[in-house]
Amino acid sequence: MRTLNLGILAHVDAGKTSLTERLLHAAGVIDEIGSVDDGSTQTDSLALERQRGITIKSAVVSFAIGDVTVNLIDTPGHPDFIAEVERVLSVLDGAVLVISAVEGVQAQTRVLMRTLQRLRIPTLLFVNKIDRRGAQDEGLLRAIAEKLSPAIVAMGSVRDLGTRDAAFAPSGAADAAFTARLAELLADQDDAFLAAYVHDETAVSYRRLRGELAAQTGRALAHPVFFGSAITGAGVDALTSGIAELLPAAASQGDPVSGTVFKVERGPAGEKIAYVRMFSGTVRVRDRLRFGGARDKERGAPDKEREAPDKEKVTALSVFDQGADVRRSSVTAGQIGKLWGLADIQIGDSIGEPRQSPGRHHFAPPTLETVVVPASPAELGALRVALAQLAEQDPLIDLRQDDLRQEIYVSLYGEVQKEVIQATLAADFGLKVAFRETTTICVERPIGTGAAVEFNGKAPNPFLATVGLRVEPAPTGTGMRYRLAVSPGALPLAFQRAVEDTVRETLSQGLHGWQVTDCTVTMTHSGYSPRQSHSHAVFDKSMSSTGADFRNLTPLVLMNALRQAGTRVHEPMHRFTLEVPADTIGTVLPELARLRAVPRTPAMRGASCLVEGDIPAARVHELRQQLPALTRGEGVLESAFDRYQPVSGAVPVRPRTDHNPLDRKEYLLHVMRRV
Ligand SMILES: Nc1nc2c(ncn2[C@@H]2O[C@H](COP(=O)(O)OP(=O)(O)OP(=O)(O)O)[C@@H](O)[C@H]2O)c(=O)[nH]1
Ligand SMILES: [Mg+2]
Repeated sequence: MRTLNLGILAHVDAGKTSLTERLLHAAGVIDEIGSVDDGSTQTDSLALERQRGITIKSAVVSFAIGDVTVNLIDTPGHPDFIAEVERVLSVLDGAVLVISAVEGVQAQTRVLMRTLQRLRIPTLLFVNKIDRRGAQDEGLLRAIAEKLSPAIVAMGSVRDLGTRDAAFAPSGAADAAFTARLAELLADQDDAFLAAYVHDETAVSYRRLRGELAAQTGRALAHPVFFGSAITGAGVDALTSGIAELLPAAASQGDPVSGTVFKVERGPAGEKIAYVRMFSGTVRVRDRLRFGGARDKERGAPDKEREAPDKEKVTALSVFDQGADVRRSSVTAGQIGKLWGLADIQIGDSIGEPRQSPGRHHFAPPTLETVVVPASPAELGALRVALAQLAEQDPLIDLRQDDLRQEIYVSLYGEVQKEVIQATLAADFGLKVAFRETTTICVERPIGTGAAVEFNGKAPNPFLATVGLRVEPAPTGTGMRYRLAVSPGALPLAFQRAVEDTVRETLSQGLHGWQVTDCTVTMTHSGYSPRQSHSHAVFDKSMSSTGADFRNLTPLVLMNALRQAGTRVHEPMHRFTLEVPADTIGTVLPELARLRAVPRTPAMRGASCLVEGDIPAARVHELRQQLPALTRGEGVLESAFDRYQPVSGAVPVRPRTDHNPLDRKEYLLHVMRRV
């Protein structure tokens, strides 16, 4: 049996969960098709998902198509839950990107497709809801070619579009227009194929065309497009065959043991269950596993916290097979398994041999944050524990503790996520919480170059260390890069690490309290007092440098350099598309101006008016709230994070959560109290 780990991705409400249900039914796994609207589907199994009719967490189900076991991962489409999708991407062999035939290509569809392409994940497109009034086919294909990828081919045609009887007829060898389009697409991407085709068109058999299509789809160069309806079942068989024929199964490899944890949940007794996709090797019950890494690395956590990976025993495991998971004694390369017994495991961890991760984030980071406040101050401790537990299993929850004010910040993608956190805390932990006002997360970028140095043994440096650092601006989107301009051997490795880790930590709060990014930090000077030699008998801390000297001095030097460089605060901007009734545009435009949006020239589309433009992320929620009143409830707003842009006007300052090394005296007092 081959295994295919398949993700279903789309914008919200496109029909992913309904399609999952259909695929399970077509494969004979379930007898009755559940409905999202009744809260009876296999993958929307959380109480909150059933109540709200939306997917919040990714869920795995499996079914067989011929000799292929498909592990299907149904993902949430709401942009507030994008971090769930992010975790899943790293474990996929292929994807089906669903597009609604009625709503068409949305901003979120573009974000997802771009990411699938960047990661070279083989992707089929499924145009859903062809049974609904207003469904499109030809026009939508053009929009897909224009907005998603030109390398597409419709795998058939639709009849009775927009009615309950809508059906999908797959094209075959006899359809000359189809084979011509197929040949044209394939020749575009592959010179060898082009040569063969140009040499003798008739010599290229239909079988070869299909084989080549599978090969190019497998390399994420071509994207076959299927049409259908998750509700009536139209086109689902063709999609099923397409999945088996066109998407590549997992490559199975022998040793070493290596896997990625993409989901963590708690069982009925509170026990932790880790979902792992195995890339190579085999894990057996009672194996002692090494795991850890991903999350700490992402956050730039200090080395000491990630150096020794945990080793714990797998007490039980199950593997996905024909629907749900079943108890087994081992899980092997290519498969998805659930592991019990790993108490310290976190979402995003690697198991066994750490995997090379293809970059940290595939999507824009959350741009909002808020302070979570317990209803009763006495519950602050319990809240901290609860949120930390949620964060272990939920990649959406990123916590920041404010040690000065005893406050807990969570970063957010949006208001819906906030409601979900609130409901989960109430249901699972019995904690009532409120949120402070939601604020935008800005970033700081250096304006110029700054440098500072403090020498070992030279006042006013109270630490046994020499550290010199230079800060320079780097190209947008490159994050922070750390370089050495001193000989690597000049400083013991442990001290070098201490400096680099501290640089990363310190940059989480720049001159105005925001994360400093897109910069290069170079170590220009280093020095230390060596450990006292044997003749002195004992190690004398007052004469020999320790890691703490470097950790304490680095923030002082770095903030000095940063102050010289200067930073500019940038706020997150969204790109938006707004469709409103033409006669309301006169009231909509002034409102956009008030919200600091910058619209481009509106375009007329029949009775409606289309406006595109940029808007600060901070104002999107307000616009969304105003929209129904401004447009008689007809306005449709789509927006997605686009970039960071310098703040105009008053610079927002984020309250510091650490002891401010900008204030030298206060900082030194704090350090002294700590030792
Ligand atoms: N008419 C019609 N309705 C559909 C079809 N597919 C889904 N729906 C309806 O669209 C709504 C959303 O369907 P879901 O399956 O929950 O969509 P989803 O993509 O899983 O949504 P999220 O997971 O919340 O992003 C539900 O009311 C479905 O009944 C379809 O093919 N035709
Ligand atoms: Mg869903």
